[in-house]
Amino acid sequence: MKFIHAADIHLDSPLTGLASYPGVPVDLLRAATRDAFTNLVDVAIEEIVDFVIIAGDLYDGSWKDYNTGLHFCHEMGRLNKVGIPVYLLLGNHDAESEMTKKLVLPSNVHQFDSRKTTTFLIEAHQVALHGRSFKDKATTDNLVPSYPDAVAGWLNIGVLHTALEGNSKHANYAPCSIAELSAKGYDYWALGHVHEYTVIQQAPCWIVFPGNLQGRHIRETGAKGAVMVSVDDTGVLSVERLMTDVLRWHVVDVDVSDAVNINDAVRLIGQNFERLISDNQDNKPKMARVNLVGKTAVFGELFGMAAHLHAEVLGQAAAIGVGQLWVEKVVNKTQSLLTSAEIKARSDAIADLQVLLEEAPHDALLLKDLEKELQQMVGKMPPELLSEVGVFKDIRNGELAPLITSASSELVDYLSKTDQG
Ligand SMILES: [Mn+2]
Repeated sequence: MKFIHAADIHLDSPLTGLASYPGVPVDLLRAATRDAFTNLVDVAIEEIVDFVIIAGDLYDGSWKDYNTGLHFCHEMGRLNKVGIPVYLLLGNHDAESEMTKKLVLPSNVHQFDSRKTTTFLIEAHQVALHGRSFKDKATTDNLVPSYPDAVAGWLNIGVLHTALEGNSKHANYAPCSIAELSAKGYDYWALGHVHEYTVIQQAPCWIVFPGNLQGRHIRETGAKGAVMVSVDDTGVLSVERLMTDVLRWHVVDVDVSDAVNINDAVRLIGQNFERLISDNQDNKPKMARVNLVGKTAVFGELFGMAAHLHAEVLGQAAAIGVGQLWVEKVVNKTQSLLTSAEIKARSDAIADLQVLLEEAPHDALLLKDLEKELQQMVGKMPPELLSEVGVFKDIRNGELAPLITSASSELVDYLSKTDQG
């Protein structure tokens, strides 16, 4: 016997963060969570699994319209035709109180109650599935005490949406401890909520987060999917990952310490893109965040060149990725080779400027003058620009001191190079 355990499908959740530019595969991004779900159903049918478990957050929230629910019904209909039942639990994103629109569930879909823990029995395989859906989004009670004892001699599966003992990346819903789960005497805990694939514990009591079905932004990197669990008379034999995602997110740290000009930095970015592709021969379209790091001579040259650098990175991605690699964002985290002590030792105009800039954030009078001037400039800007660019927001909110600090080292480095060159 084998079954699929999936969670956190977030059907029709938008994929976010990819900057819009010509060639970005908008249709692929828009359909990604649906296509990943279709891939899951394809595998279930190909492998003729005995049942499918969805451990919460099938939906991202209340539907915008009925199309999300229709897509689910269509996919469930495909499973129904070949006699595969589905056991559905509601998580925080699709808690009973969150869903304002509803459709009658297809006949092969069995939903866990939210008022009490229910047990579904599959006689043919002697399987007992115990679960309790979220009634409200903010379910902060421990639900485990309401789960029944194991059915003796049967394969017992607990289905639960939980953050376990806390997870910094995920809201602390339905907390419980690993020891409590183990104490129930179940064979397998099909968990949901944490978006990273994690096997918390193996036999005799498996505890598994399959991760989400499709990465939706740069904080959900790498391969995503569900798991297939094989079982015989002795219990759970294996838990295998099924990759259902249609595109992947990657963070690429490019060390530009050795670059002496922008062209060098661009070449290094290209080499890192080549490595990304050769290390990930998965044939999945890739979305990359590029972090430039390192103490480098090119630090000053990059000052004020963000738009040009961004275009160069897109150029490298287009040439090396050939329709399979796109750039989410370019973040310049480089640092100057010059220390502020070295600049001070110069005792020239640049050194004076540095002293001035160092004192500026603490000079109330100067800050006031600067604020007045910049506010006038910002006041003439179109509102959409104001809400999108952080710097302008800081100016409008009168938060100038941190702005000066962040711009100072780049400016001094830039000027000291110009001065020498
Ligand atoms: Mn969740």
